[in-house]
Amino acid sequence: MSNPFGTVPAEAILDGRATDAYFERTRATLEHAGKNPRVVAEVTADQFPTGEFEVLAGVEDLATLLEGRDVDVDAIPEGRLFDGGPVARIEGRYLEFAELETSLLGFLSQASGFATAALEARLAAPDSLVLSFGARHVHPSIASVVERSALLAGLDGFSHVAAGEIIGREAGGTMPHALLLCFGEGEQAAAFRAFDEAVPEDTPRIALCDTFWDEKSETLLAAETLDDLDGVRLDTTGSRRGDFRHIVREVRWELDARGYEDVDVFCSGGLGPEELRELRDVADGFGVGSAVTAADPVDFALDIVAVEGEPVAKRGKLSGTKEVYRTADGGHHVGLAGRDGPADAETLLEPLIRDGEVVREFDLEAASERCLADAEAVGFGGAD
Ligand code: PCP
Repeated sequence: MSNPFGTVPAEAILDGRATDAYFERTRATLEHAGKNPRVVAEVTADQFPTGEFEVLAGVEDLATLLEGRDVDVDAIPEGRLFDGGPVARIEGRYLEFAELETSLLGFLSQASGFATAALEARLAAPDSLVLSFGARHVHPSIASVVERSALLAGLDGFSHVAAGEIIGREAGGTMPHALLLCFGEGEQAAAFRAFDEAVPEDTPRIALCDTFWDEKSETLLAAETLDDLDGVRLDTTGSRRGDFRHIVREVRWELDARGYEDVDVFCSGGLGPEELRELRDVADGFGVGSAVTAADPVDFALDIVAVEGEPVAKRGKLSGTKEVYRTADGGHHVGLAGRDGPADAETLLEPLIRDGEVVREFDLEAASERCLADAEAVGFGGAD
């Protein structure tokens, strides 16, 4: 039972078997021809800035993948935003990393897609509690990638227990409809009471209030049942939703009218940045799932841009080793390395691996701070 779900094991990723077959054929051909040139290869989504920034994530996995190979690697720090030009650069003999391209791009593409979508959700409701609830939409083996990307982009927490063990942060959440259904209609108070008695003291008392009756009735029942009720969650199903903002305001009104001003109202169920903007002034927090997990992967490619010190590139790509810059006004610029960059600019690529050794430390909290600061610097998401 070493791999009952048929997922690709870590060893296959590290040793390069988690690759597209054409890289194996490339190795065979180059070895047959006695060729293994020194190259510079860059990971790039767009060649030139497009005006659309994205968040870089997956850099620690990139380091783990390339550690021990005879290469030097530079990369933009995790959490920073980019818009065109390389996010990472590998220098070394091509066959040191040829087969790793498939996994390398997968690590960066998917995590960066999740993180960019999570940042959109974060900035749509900057003052609200926003939790990642989407692990159920992805293969369980990558739930930790979703949750880590969500935290990187500044979400306040996540629901997946095993991901929490990997990340080193405790998972959170409320209660599912299944709990209420097991108690049955008319027994919601019994379910809320049993939950209150069963879960640890420090678990927030947040009652799910949309299972059998309307949101107002179940909310008031929860407030009357639990002295220490922290909040209610409304996950009103789409077919019944009508005007969700009105429902939330009505629930808030009825709570306040009875002196339950301290009871928060949380919302979930198919919510994305647009809904968060619509609800953020009337709800206290949100659970977002598919808004993060359905993100398109960032379309990174790895391209050779120099061979034996000479600039070269396929059609459509820019030859030569590049540098990317962030100017004081939040601009992103791409230029040739070794040439003068824009005035008042910092370079974004930093050493990640030297002679096969990882030379950078990873800290999720620091990366998250970097992400939010950079989002502000570049005006990610625009004014709203
Ligand atoms: C919540 C919601 C979604 C999950 C969480 C978030 O589930 O209904 O399914 O993902 P989304 O943003 O993609 O919708 P619960 O209310 O806990 O679901 P259940 O009915 O299974 O209890």
